[in-house]
Amino acid sequence: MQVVYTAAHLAHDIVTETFMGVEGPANEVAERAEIIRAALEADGGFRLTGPSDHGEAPITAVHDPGLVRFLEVAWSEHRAQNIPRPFLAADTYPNRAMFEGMSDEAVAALVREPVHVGGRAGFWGLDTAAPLVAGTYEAARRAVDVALTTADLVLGGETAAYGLCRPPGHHAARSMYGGYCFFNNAAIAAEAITRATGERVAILDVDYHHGNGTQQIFWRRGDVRYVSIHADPERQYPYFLGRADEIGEGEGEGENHNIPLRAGATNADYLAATDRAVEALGAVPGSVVVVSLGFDTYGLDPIGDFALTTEVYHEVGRRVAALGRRLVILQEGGYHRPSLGENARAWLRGADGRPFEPLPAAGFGPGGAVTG
Ligand code: SP5
Ligand code: ZN
Repeated sequence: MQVVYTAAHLAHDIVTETFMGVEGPANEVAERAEIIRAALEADGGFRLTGPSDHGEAPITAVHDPGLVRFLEVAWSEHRAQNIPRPFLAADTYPNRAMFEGMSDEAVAALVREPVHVGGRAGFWGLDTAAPLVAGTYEAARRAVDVALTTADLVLGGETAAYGLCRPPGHHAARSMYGGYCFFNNAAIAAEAITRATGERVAILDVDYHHGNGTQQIFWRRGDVRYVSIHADPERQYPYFLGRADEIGEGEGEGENHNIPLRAGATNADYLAATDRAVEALGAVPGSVVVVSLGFDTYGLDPIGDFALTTEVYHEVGRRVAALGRRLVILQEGGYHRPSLGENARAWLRGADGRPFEPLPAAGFGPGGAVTG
């Protein structure tokens, strides 16, 4: 299988994040992508290739140009406004209750993006735990190129290809970044595929978190089906979307499928959910499925609460590939560094129709540092 990767992600150099007002070590770090790359190289069954520049048009096909412009200047504004912080995080968000009683027209006319970067980050952002640093925009642009190059490989005849996107994308909505995500790599790829082929496209999201951004972007769309297995938002980020009764509206009614799972979900629970998801994907025509692939479903993930083991990823990859659709597989989350390489190998080998043998000497030292 071909793997699209670029070292450009290293510019999104995240060290700390805040969770509920307290700073701690970052989860979405550069080492994640390097560990997966090293494991796939060690496997021998994967071929690395770089992304090609696809420009801004495929991004503004799903995102507000205002979001793109904000992300482009956010760090230089942060510096220019002398905010003494290692990363940009919002000060204030436009909570919908701030405008209660105002008409939609009044809000549209009177509420706007401010000058202060702590307000601008609130205007465009979802949460306080998505650090933005000097190299974020460049890395996020290249992650989109990784996704689009992966789609090109599949449209060019590959049965499946994997894009090692970093930063991830599925929490980014049309006009919003958040959840470690800046541009929605999977949504941008899905939109490009439906435009190129005229076919319907389905997206399978197996990250631990609900892909609120992808759901939002395609909510009213009849040509893009979104199917997601994730932690119940009652107890987990993104809290306000991801419930089973969110089915889409208008042309998109019935095209959005959310499968929330309980804390402690096991391999058996996950495979049952996978079968439901695969059935929903197979129920609509189209030759391509975009997969938002996360490993934060792993039992030891620091921010997840499922109980999955490495073996189940091979079986999920196998069952998704058994659909007979071509797969554009794009990396989202997964934060337990020692297991990331093996879990990616297991999933992708399953999707590739190959057996999975653990590589015990995969070259990871204590704490998951790459030693080889
Ligand atoms: C792409 C992706 O996986 N984004 C995840 C965004 C999650 N944001 C919330 C992180 C909360 C971290 N909670 C730490 C709890 C420690 N007990
Ligand atoms: Zn996640």
